[in-house]
Amino acid sequence: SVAARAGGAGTPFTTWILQQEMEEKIDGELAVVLSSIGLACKQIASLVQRAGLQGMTGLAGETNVQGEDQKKLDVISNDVFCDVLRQTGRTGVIASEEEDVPVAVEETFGGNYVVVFDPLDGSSNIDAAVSTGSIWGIYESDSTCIPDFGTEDAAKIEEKCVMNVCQPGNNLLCAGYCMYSSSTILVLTLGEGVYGFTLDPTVGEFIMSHDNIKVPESGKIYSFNEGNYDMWTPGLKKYMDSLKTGGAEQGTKPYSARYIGSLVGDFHRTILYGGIYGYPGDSKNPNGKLRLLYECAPMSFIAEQAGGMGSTGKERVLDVVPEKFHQRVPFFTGSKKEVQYLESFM
Ligand code: AHM
Ligand code: MG
Repeated sequence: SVAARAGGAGTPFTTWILQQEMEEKIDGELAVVLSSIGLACKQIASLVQRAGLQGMTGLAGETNVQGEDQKKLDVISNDVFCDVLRQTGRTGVIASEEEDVPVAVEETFGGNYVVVFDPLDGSSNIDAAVSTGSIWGIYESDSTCIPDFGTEDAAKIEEKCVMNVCQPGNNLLCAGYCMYSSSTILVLTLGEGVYGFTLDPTVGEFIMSHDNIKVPESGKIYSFNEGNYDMWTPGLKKYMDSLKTGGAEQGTKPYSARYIGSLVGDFHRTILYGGIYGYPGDSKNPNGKLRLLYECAPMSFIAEQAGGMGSTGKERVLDVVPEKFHQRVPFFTGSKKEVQYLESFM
């Protein structure tokens, strides 16, 4: 079945990118950005696999702007992503979970894409060799926010970068993630379906393994950190209780709980098997934990392209216009019927 159909299962990622360019779904500049992200993911996959052998586990000794302890691999993965994106010469602004503010790239000579990313999400799992992942989203530069290094000072450039990055998910051109697990799998959308590529370590290339992923309409698996139950709203508690007696189909078998604590892993399982992933707001953190720009918006774009949903519980995540770079939102995603059922309790 390998190479059964041009562009289908068996197609190498690099060939697929060229096909997308030939079909004018992306331009040559974006093709370069995408292949550089593929390279970053391969480098991070290799680092994650050897982390326990090369002293890369544990803390880096720094705290990021959001007050989180950075792991050594968080910092290294961030450098990998930043380096490959700078080298393309096609990104105008790069913005990472691990950086305080979005950064303008001076050596850009075309394309000017805005790339937001979480280089290594779920990194609390690294030291136990459990799944982690990278998440990214790509936007076109807002022409009014392109920094001018010739005339503008650092403060002005920073202000423009923040404005350029704070675009609603509706503007995303591409969103993707790479999961570092028993296989390394890269999944992305360009706004026309969702495609998955598995890294073949024998040749070092991502090969299409998931042609046009569709999330099942419903699914009896829920993925929440239920340890926070006491801090949830009464509506959400009622919803959670109802899952244990069959959800929308009361009196049928209870849902199964699955929670890795790694968004990419939990999300990947949810779109393949169906069900719901949620990180709600609670009495301590009204907006939950996950970040809009480089976690919830890209995942919502992928979920919708796979026929599922991404919701704050009250509205479509892709409609939320960010006010701040590291803004958090409550997040529910997965099968359409499951997310709609959750929304009926909010
Ligand atoms: P991180 O960006 O600091 O790695 O945190 C994000 C992770 C997600 O991958 C995961 O869904 C969530 O945090 C788990 O949080 P918790 O440990 O509160 O359940
Ligand atoms: Mg993260």
